[in-house]
Amino acid sequence: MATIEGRFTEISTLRIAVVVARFNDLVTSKLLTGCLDCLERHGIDTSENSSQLDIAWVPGSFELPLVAQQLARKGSYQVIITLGAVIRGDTPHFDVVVAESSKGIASVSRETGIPIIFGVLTTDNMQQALERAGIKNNCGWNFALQALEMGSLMGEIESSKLAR
Ligand code: INI
Repeated sequence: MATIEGRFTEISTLRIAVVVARFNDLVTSKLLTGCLDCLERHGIDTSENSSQLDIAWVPGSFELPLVAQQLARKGSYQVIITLGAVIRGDTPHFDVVVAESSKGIASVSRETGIPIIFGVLTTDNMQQALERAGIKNNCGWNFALQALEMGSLMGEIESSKLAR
């Protein structure tokens, strides 16, 4: 019997892409800061000339799935993190943006076999979003941790001897 789980071993060699939405960048830039802080503390090179980390900016959360898909298809990254903030108070099409973003990211992840972390905050107002982007907890940190766990887990699956 094999127990398969992300053990956070050999994560320092992962190649990671982060896709960030500019919409509500007061929030998303803080998510990115938390995300990079976590990656750096776990041994990922987050410097300007890093060969294991790339960051792509998109206009809004609606665009996250397409760019994540293009990056996933390159076959260069073991894990992709998407970061966005959709705030209900700002728009009557909150539900459309959230649905397309979440369904799109899930479907791209399954289609490409690359773990894509859904790092999109969905909140009723800006205060709640900011609380999750550093005022209380910085969810960007958690999204990075989930990415490292999934990168590690996928590596485990590839290398483990599973029951046939
Ligand atoms: N995009 C977001 O990431 N968050 C939002 O709250 C938001 N609102 O409020 O509309 C938003 N809209 C833009 C959308 O993601 C697309 O960029 C736009 O519709 C162009 O396709």
